[in-house]
Amino acid sequence: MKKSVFFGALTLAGLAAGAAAAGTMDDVKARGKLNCGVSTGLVGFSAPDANGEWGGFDVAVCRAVAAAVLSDPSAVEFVPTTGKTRFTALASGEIDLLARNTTWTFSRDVDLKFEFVGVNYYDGQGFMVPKELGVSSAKELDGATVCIQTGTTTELNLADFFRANNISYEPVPIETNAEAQQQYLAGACDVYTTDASGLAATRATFENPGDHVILPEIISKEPLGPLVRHGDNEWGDVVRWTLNALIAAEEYGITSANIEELSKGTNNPEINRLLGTEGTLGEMLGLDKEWAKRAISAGGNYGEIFAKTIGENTPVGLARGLNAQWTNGGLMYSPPFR
Ligand SMILES: N[C@@H](CCC(=O)N[C@@H](CS)C(=O)NCC(=O)O)C(=O)O
Repeated sequence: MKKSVFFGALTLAGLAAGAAAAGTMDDVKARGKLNCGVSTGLVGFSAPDANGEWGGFDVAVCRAVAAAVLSDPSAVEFVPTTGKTRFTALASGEIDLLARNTTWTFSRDVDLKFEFVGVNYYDGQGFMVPKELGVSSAKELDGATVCIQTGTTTELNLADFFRANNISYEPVPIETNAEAQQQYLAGACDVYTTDASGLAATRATFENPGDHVILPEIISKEPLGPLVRHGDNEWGDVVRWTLNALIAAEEYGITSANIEELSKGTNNPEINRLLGTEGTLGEMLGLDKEWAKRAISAGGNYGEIFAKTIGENTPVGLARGLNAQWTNGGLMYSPPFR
């Protein structure tokens, strides 16, 4: 008797926790909009254009998820977040998903209780200085003033790097990339340090980008990726496999140009499962057959998104490097669609 009361209480507690955490997909469907956390603005990654339309490499993840779940890549409410506010926005339920230059770390997973669904950009932390300083290595920065965004891994890595090299620095704390840019250009700090992709994006907006150098040292690993709350695995699966669909599409040669043709059926079973002409993968996710087709059609495959937003032919000018497909010497590797 005692035992059954005890188990009854446990079950109830379990259900309550489950109910509080689950249901993001239902919420998104009922709302008809995905609340997607992005940065306050980082050229190429997430920024509104002159018409207020958000675009960029991280924004593309939001749009692909909205296309998969809501059949409309524009059904997104973009919520700008800073390094400091992003985690509260996700934990509180203000956003369904965070796609914002955010590094997957142990403590953000285990302690803050977020689930990184994958990596959309393998990065590392770098340093930018005005050319006129004549500095060629980060180890020459003893005594420098450094602009640094609060609430970031950048802040922590910086302290580790200077301590390990027995040199000192004076932090100039800033909240947003726009503020960093302004302070750095005004000479309020000698150095700007952040993810190397962020440095390239920031430098691309300068009037004279050539007056600034990015130093050779990359002092950390910054695997950047989208994240959701712990405890809602169904929603985590939807976001994870949407990201994987974009990556796999590039591997299998599915592009914006040929997706209509390929989705009539091919002799490659994996393409067929991905695009919904074979199997029931969509149903397993609680979606329809064409979820991945819509996600890929929203902005193209991973490689197309990369090329359009931050690639070598854009002002940001990033090479694929570690972000090439595994078949091309990089780390982009989607698990099988089976
Ligand atoms: N990846 C690091 C740094 C993220 C970060 O905040 N980066 C800056 C500079 S690249 C940024 O995205 N700023 C955009 C903004 O201020 O809205 C982290 O997750 O802590």
